[in-house]
Amino acid sequence: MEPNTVADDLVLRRDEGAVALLTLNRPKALNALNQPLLTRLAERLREVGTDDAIRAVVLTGSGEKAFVAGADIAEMADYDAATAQHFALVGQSVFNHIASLGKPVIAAVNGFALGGGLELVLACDFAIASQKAKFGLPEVTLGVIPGFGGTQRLARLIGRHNALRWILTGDVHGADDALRLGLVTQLVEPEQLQSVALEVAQRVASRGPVALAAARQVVDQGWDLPLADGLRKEAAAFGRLFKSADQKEGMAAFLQKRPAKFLGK
Ligand code: DAK
Repeated sequence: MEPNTVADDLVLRRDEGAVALLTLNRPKALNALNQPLLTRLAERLREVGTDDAIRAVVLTGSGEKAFVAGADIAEMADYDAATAQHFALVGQSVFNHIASLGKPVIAAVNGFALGGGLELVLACDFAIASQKAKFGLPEVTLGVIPGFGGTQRLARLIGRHNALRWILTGDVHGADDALRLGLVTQLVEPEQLQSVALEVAQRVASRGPVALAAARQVVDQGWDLPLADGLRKEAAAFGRLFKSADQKEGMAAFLQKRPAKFLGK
């Protein structure tokens, strides 16, 4: 697939080897999520999801200021109940798509990740952030609550009290707080963010694709389950991997002291 450099494309795609870099591209509105942007993101996710050459995805925002400053407030302001519900369904399907993509999605948080932007980070596998990134769920300042999973995923990730403090105050937090609470796994200098995220993604992309898909699926499935049930899912997935060519190749390569050449099968 040719790299997309069309400036007015709402989600740019650039491939670097087996990694697709998707850039949300509405910088004048701080990459706020409106319906066209969400629809384009869904298309891009479908594209990279079905492209066998792509084994990992990095998601970032255009411009220096924002990853995503939330759902588009101007678009939402006059919604009636039916339109709001439709918007929620479009948004939820995008977020679910990330979970079911079968390929790791890493957020490279380059600036504000507020509201729906933070929820997008929560939907990714993990996040690397610029030291200048800012995080928060300011929905209550607008008279609403997080609607793309924030009330559920943030509490599971950083704990009930931390999540409620964030949600009930609507405060904006610095990158250090996000790192301390485990919302992001690494902070880097702003100008190094993209290269570090791509480098980590390349490393992920070099691993067995069937195993990557299984690992993220089992982690997600187990999140809500009693440990014993989660462990059963892990054992079942572990067993299934022994039917894959990737398992044969990975172990043969180790024993033959050579790098593995995974086929994703
Ligand atoms: N929506 C629309 N436009 C936005 C925006 C947003 N969320 N955030 C920023 N912009 C626009 C600004 O209006 C401004 O546009 P112009 O005036 O230049 O035309 C431009 O981006 C630059 O922003 P500022 O001039 O405000 O820049 P500052 O540096 O002064 O401030 C800021 C940056 C990020 C602190 C500020 O822009 C800000 O507070 N933005 C709003 C942040 C926010 O409240 N985000 C949460 C949105 S609520 C749902 C599912 C999900 C959701 C809701 C419902 N359902 C299930 C139905 C999610 C809700 C949210 O995300």
